Amino acid sequence: MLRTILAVTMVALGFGSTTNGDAHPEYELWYTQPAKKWLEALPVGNGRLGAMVFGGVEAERVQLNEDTVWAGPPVPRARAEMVAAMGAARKAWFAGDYATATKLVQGAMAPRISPRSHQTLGDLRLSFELPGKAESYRRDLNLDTGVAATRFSVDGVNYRRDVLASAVDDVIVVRLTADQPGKQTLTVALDRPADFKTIAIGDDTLVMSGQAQHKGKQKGVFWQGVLKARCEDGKAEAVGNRLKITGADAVTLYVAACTDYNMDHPAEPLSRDRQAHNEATLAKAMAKPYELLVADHVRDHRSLFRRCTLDLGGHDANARPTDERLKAVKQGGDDPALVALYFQYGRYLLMGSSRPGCMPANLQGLWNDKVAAPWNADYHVNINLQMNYWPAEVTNLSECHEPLLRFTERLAPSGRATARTVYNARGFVAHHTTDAWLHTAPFGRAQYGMWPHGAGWLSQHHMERYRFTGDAVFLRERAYPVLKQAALFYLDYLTEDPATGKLVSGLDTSPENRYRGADGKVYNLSMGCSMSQQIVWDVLTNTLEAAAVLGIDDGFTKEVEAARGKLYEPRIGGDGRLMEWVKPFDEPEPGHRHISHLYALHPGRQYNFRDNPSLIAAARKSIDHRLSHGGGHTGWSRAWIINFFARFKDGDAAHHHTLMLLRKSTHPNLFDNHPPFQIDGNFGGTAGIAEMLLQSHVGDSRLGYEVELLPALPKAWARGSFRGLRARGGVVVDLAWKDGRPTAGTVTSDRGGVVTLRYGDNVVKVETPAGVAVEVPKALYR
Ligand code: FUC
Repeated sequence: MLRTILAVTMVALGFGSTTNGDAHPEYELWYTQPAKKWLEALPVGNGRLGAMVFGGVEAERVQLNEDTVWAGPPVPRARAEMVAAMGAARKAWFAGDYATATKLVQGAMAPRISPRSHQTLGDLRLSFELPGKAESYRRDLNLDTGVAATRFSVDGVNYRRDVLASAVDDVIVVRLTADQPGKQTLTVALDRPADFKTIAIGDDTLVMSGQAQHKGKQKGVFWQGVLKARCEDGKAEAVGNRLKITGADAVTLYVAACTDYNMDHPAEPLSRDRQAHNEATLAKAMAKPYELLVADHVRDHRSLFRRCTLDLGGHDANARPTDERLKAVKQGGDDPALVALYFQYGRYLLMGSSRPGCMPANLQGLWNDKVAAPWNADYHVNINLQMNYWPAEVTNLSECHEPLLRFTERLAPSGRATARTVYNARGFVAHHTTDAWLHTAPFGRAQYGMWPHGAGWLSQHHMERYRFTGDAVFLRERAYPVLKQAALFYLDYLTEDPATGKLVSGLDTSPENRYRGADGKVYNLSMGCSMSQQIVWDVLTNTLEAAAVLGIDDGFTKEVEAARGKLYEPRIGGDGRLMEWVKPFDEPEPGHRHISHLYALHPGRQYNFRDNPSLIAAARKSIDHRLSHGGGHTGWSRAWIINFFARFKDGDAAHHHTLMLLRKSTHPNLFDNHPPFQIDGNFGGTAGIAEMLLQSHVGDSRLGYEVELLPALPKAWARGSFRGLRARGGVVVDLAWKDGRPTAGTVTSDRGGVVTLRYGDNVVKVETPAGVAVEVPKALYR
């Protein structure tokens, strides 16, 4: 009898209605078969914990992650030999002896560090006893609720399994239900590809633990994951290191995990009692009724997710499984609703891998099934980490930006030590990559490692956070100190080109690219690479802008201003292209994936139509050249290209490259493909789509920004709308359009004041009270 009442209650609740009450098919990734491969599984995440859900029927795999499971240190050592080597190498390079310059610099770099990686936490494996074959199978991920569900029926019984990662309760939860009682019979196991031990405690608990390491070396954090099962009716018991559950009506599995990683001082592990921490987290989560835990999770999730909507039409396609839609696009089709889904997926992934207090989203966000991930799933700061955060402010997820900003601040002490030791410079520096251990020294091969602009580029994010939010306290207490440190480094590091007297960066690289010298040999290192000069310009300009807002005018700002005035500016070559290096070198790889010399166009804002149209035209030629030689072959590179074309205000080209991102670089679960997976393409793609619809990079913090509506709207999106995109100056824009022109819209300014709006060649100024939506004047677009 009790069982019958329970089953009826479940039906009355709508059998999952707590999560899917108001269904939004436009927010669903869905499939009619389980995932065979990891790149078909569906991600959930709460910023710190993540899971990949396969949706298997008899055998379910939920692959688990925690964002601080890292092997290592030690870290590469900053070597003081570089100070003398760099001086001599610069002289050699200016004299045309590139070989000697390279030898000197390479000789002073630290050796490459041996593999250590962010690692998988492990796998939750469920083996079910079912009386027959599954029918009516469907698995989906609802981006609006943050719940992955698997549904099917066997022998007339309807089964449903939900997986979510709650940020409120800091647990991953798996809920197994059916519409008839007593149908849950399964075993529960926790395992991992390497270096773990799982034990059962009592009848309902599994504990898996170990130390992250690589082949017995690079010993890193101690980690622990704890699973507790709660059965409704039925029986649970431990069998060896597994749990056996028999005849339950419903089962809820709760997973908590943590490590001894110390966010503030990575070299000193926390003395945290991991078992106690996990037990306490589980006790709190399990004290809540499941429905309440889900309701809290959905409320929290939606408070971020629902801030921004995008409708590009074509909704009928939502009735088809996601993998079939992707296939149709790969075969040459278009699917605007899939593009809108991809856009929202990028926001979802950022929410899932980057919440305040967590590690920043790494090369795979935090979803990683390996103990040695591609590029160690680390923090490459020569574009990849920054690209992860391009959508943060504009798509209204400013909180999700926080882990990156904090990471930069955590990196600063190491960066200061490296600046001092390696360059005898003030300020802070970071080279091409870093990881959980916050190393900043140049290491490995000069081709990729001799690139000292990681910190400079990262500091842009502090300024952008201020530009979007107008948070003056943040500017004074966090952004300015970071910008000042980045600028100080450049004041000491830049050197005069003896031929021109201009200040140049170097020796460094145009990231990972190479050129042919007059001797026919291939080199990487150069003075005055265009990207370096542009990043330096950006840092010095941002510093001066921040100082002006804060009313700071001192010896330091004067020095910065003088340096900026002397900065060598990249030039246009004889063929009309923006030059990547100071000389028109022959390029062995003209389709190279990094398009570094266009930094000033995007993500910088030095080149724009108002201030320097001739440089925009040259940049366009450069990118056309790259593309005609096979450029854009990695997902992140393609995503960057979308952003470039949005800045060129060429909506059709941006749209073409958006489709190419889906066609060439997207997996069935919509993860970005840089064989195998790198999440930056997802984030860069989302940012690119936003950039097509709204831009605000012209202007500054004191004079205000021009908010441009539909700067790069493609013909293919003739009709649509968005809500909740954010512009610099603290402005939220809602807009609808038809036949390629706005039809209605509002702007809401956080602090009130005059907002300048542009549409095409028309500009209007709108007076806005703080927090009140004001209609976009029709005169702007009529
Ligand atoms: C950069 C890129 C590679 C890869 C790596 C993680 O160095 O050149 O393509 O994305 O980062």
